[in-house]
Amino acid sequence: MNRNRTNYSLISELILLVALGWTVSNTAASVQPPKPYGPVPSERQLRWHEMEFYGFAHFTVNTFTDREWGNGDEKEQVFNPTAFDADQIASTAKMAGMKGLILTAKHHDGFCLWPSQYTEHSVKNSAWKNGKGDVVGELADACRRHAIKFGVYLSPWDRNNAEYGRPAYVTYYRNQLRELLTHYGEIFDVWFDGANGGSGYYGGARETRHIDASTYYDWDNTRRLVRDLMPMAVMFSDAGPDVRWVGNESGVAGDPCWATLNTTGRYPGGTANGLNSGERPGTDWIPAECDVSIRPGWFYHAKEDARVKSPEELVDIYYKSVGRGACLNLNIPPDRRGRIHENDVRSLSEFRRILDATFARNLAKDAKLSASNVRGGLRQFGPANLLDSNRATYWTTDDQVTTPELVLEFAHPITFNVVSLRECLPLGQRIEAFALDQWKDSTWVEFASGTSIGNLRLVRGDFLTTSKVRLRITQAPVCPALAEFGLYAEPEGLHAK
Ligand code: FUL
Ligand code: CA
Repeated sequence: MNRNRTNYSLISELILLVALGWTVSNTAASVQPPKPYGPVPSERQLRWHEMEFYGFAHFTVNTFTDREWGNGDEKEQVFNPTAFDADQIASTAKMAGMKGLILTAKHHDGFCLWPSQYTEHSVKNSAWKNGKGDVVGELADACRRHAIKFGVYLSPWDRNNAEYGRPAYVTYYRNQLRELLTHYGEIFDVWFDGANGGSGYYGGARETRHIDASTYYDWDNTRRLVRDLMPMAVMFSDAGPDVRWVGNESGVAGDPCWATLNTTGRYPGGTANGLNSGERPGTDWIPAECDVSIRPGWFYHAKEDARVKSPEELVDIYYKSVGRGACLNLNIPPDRRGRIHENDVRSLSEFRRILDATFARNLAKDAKLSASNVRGGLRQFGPANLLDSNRATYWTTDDQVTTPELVLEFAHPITFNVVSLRECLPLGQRIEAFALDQWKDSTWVEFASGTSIGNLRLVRGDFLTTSKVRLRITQAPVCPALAEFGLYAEPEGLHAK
């Protein structure tokens, strides 16, 4: 026993010595990783960035009254899905490639999809399951079963509540948040909507109530509550603090789309200025989420069954959202059965097929790489890191080299129409502009250029066939740190025209 232990400790000491020697020789020039530049993402934001694509499920009394905004006076009895199937909803999201699903636990009409103890206006007084049902609980469980994350939308504006506009409502709102964040397991996203149309039922008052959105909700304390109860949940709103609205509901991020924003004077329901493209330099890392519905409306309406976005439209949105460094939150509204309609399922599955076929193979992995500069000449910072499918490893240069080049050389010509770039986010958003060249008729010819990269930049264009590709970083305030590089070919007949 003892002897064995001694041997083990000798071996581990030897390993330690070798490791020490290796470290000393490699950092002889004391080459450190680059210092982070500007605001950087938190751990919870990094996890969110990795999701890239998730879904929204708009579902409430509106589904049954055929409205987009309920007035708050809807009878609880109208909520009555005939075949609610949380597994069908969650598995559809999973099949589409979504990494999570956010449910409208309460929309502006105030009807709660869970049996909240703080109101009678909920599923507990509905016809559905004789008032014994809990949509939030069933969907949260189904998401776990299908290995996707679950998030909640809780509308700050409540057209049913009698206290809306007075301090008591803010307490009510927080009580409901506490219920949602303590009864349903891990919540990845808390979605704060800035919308407020003024008029409503308000417990029978039927009037218009104006609030000052910059002060009424006392967001600082609500945010603190969320942090306490669910530290890894990101909070979405027009103003962050973790994720910002992209400024439109068509799923399109700006170009550029910086992950940084100036937060001074911002609040949910405040200005949309700057949200589409972000602000650089910005005070905080608050990346964009692009929200859009697969149908014209956010809620299900049978009259829109033929207006479901086509797979090609969804793919286009993907390139303009995820492909510009944002996350895509695609709404898939359950119908009156409580299922995702067949037309939506069909579109989603073809969308997924196209993306899977496109990104199945990174053609850049066949290339011989050469970089104009590698930090300290060390392999640790070399271009091979661009092809290891690992966001944490990156190619970077010496501090004074801010506009390096990378050449990819292929033994045989390759054909592609999508280029993918990813920065190393923990080091901040460093690259401000880049250009791409192909080797054509014995010379370099530029075929694309762009600005912000951040989590991901997808450049989608015409098909090119070439034996050499060059990436030039053309503007950066500090040395760039690029984590991944890819060249892909979309299935024939689908590329942007
Ligand atoms: C908006 C709301 O008014 C819409 O009904 C929908 O929920 C959308 C996602 O946000 O502000
Ligand atoms: Ca890498």
